[in-house]
Amino acid sequence: MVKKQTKVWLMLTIALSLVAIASSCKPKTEEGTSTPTAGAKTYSGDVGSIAGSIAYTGTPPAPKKIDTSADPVCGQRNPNLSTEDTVVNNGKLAYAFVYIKDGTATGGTKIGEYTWTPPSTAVVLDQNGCHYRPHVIGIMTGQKLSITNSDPTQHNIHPTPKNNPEWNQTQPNGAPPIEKTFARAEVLIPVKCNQHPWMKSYIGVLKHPFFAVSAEDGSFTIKGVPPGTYTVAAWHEGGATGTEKTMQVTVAANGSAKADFAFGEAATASGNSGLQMMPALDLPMLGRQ
Ligand SMILES: [Cu+2]
Repeated sequence: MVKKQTKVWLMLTIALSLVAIASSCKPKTEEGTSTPTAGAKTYSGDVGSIAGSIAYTGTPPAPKKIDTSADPVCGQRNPNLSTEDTVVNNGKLAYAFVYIKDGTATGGTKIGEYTWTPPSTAVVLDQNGCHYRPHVIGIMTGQKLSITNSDPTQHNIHPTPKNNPEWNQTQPNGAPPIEKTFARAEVLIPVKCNQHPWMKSYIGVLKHPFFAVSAEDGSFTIKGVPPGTYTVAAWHEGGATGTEKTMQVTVAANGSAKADFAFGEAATASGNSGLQMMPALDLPMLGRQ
C-alpha cells in the first residue's frame, strides 16, 4: 500500500516537471529579426520599415583611376580600377550607411534596451579585382564576417577599429575564408589592405539589425522596425571620420517611414546637418540675419 502511494507521487512529480519544462520554452516571435534570448528584453509584435533615398547635390568629384602598378596582377585583373569614395548615379549616392542611431519604441522602451539576436548567416566581404566588395557593409555584433579572396594574388586585410580589437591578417590566393566577429558597436570601422594601399572599405557594427547601405540608385530600406520614433543617421565617408546627417522619423505599425538624405554641396536642406554644424543651426540664441 505504501509502495503504491510512493509510485503515484513519483509519477505525479514527473508529470508536473514535464509541464513546467514545456511552459518555460517561449514561442518564437513572428519576425525573423527578433528571436528571444533567455533573460533578455526582446521585442515581438507589429513592425514597420524606414525607406528613403540618398541624394548628392552639386557636381560630384569624378572617380580617380587607381595606379595599380605595385601589383601587376591587380592591373591585369582590374585594368580600370577607380576610387569608390563618392559613387554618384543620376544625383544619387551609393554606399551611404543608414542606421537607427537612437529612439524609443511605442511603449517607452529605448531601441538599445532590447536584445536582438544576430542572423546566423555571415556577411561576406570579398577581395575581388583588388578592391573590396561591397565597399561598405553593415553587420551585427556577434554576427560572423567572412572575408574571402577571389584574386590570384595575396591580400592582407587590416581593419582599424577604435572600440574593437585591431588585427591584420594575410590571405594568399586560394586560402580559406577568414572568419571574424565584432563584440562592440562601432560606426564605422575603416578597413585597409597592407598589400595594396588603395584598397579601402568600411564596416558598420550595430547591436541591432536596423541598418542598410544605399544601393547604386541611392535607395535603402530598413525592415522589421518596431513602431516608434527614432533618430535615423546617414553616414558617408570623407575626411577623418566621414560625415553624418540625422533626422527624426516616426514608424507606424505596418507602415513605412520616409527618410531622404542629401550629401554634397549645399546639402543641408533635406535632412538635419552634419554633427559639426548642429549647434550652429540648433541654438536659437545665435539668431540668423
Ligand atoms: Cu589587397
